Amino acid sequence: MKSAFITGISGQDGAYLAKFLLDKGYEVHGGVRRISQQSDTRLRKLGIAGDVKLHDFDLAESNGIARVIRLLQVDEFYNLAAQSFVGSSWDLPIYTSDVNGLGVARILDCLRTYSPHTRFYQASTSEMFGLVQDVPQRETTRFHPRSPYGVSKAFAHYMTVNYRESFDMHASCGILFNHESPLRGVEFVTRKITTNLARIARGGKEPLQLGNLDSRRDWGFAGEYVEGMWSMLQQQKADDYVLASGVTTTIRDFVNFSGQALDMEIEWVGSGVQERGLDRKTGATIVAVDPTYYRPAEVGLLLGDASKARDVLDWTPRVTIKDLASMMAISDYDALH
Ligand code: NAP
Ligand code: F7E
Repeated sequence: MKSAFITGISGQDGAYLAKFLLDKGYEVHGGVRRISQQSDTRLRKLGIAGDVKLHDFDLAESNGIARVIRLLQVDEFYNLAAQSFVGSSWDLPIYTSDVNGLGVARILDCLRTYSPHTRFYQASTSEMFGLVQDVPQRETTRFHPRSPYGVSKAFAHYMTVNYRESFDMHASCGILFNHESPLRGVEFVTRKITTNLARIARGGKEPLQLGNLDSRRDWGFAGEYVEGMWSMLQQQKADDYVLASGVTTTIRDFVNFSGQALDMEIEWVGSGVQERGLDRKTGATIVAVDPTYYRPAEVGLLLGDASKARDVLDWTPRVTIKDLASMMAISDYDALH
């Protein structure tokens, strides 16, 4: 039986990856930090809370990292933990750098010292491309991060590449474009849209307030992206791979697709901060713009080229953007009955 350790197992990707590995027969361990609420909500939603072994873990604490690495000697270590919300990273730049950046240096050095046979996965991100230098973005595209989050992840990415090159470690980075699901945190724009449209479809009157409606993201389904993570660690040679859908969509269109799944037709009027989305049937305002959600520096366009993952890992996403919006909107609508 193979064993794996997942940091961030309480998060969206951690829960899907844990389920995927359990289904493959792995012994699954996960790191959770001590917080005031239960950490296993998503694991319970997937019906696997009793099947994983949880350990106290924080990316800021070197001793705890060393302890689990020395003790468990797992075959595969997936680092999915992070301060993952870009919007908060301008308010928490030092913390974000410590956890997302130095946290990875802490793990890599403990693996090198105490468990060099362990294969390592780092959750890199399309946010490293930021002000994009190529369209579409691929593994060779130059990074130009636009937030403390993107900068911290670029540090972690290069640190992983450096440990691979310096110590011959099996360490790979997945440069993942946005991936979403019904388990996505409600602060991220897709889930914010689907929870609020579901509330309005159930009779709620308060409009959904959004920031930049024109920014474009390459969105896929998280359940498929964790398969790519696993596949990277099964390769003989460690390497870095983009995982993306190859389709880019505006925030406005994600609202349209989610609305359609809930039988809402949205008509857009006005522009800039005056833009509004109206319910075509009633004329009521469903969506309004609130500039407090604008970011100090925006990533306006992301579009990934995952052909290396397709050719080497045989990884191709199947869930379309419309399927994804519909899956999330209906899940949120059903949760309100
Ligand atoms: P998520 O749902 O926000 O989960 C983040 C996880 O990290 C949670 O389990 C959280 O624990 C944990 N965490 C936060 N700070 C920590 C700390 N100091 N020590 C230990 N654990 C900590 O994020 P996700 O969407 O699953 O993303 C997984 C990883 O992929 C992240 O590294 C993210 O940056 C990266 N990524 C995500 C995307 C995407 O579109 N989803 C794309 C590219 C890369 P709590 O439950 O206690 O908060
Ligand atoms: O924003 C715009 C916002 O917060 C997407 C993380 O998983 O993916 C995620 O980062 C876009 C941005 O995700 C609102 O300005 C408009 O252009 O859903 P988001 P993100 O910043 O792309 C990457 C790949 C990661 O690695 C991250 O961990 O939507 N937007 N109005 C809004 N965004 C939010 N959150 N809220 C709004 O009201």
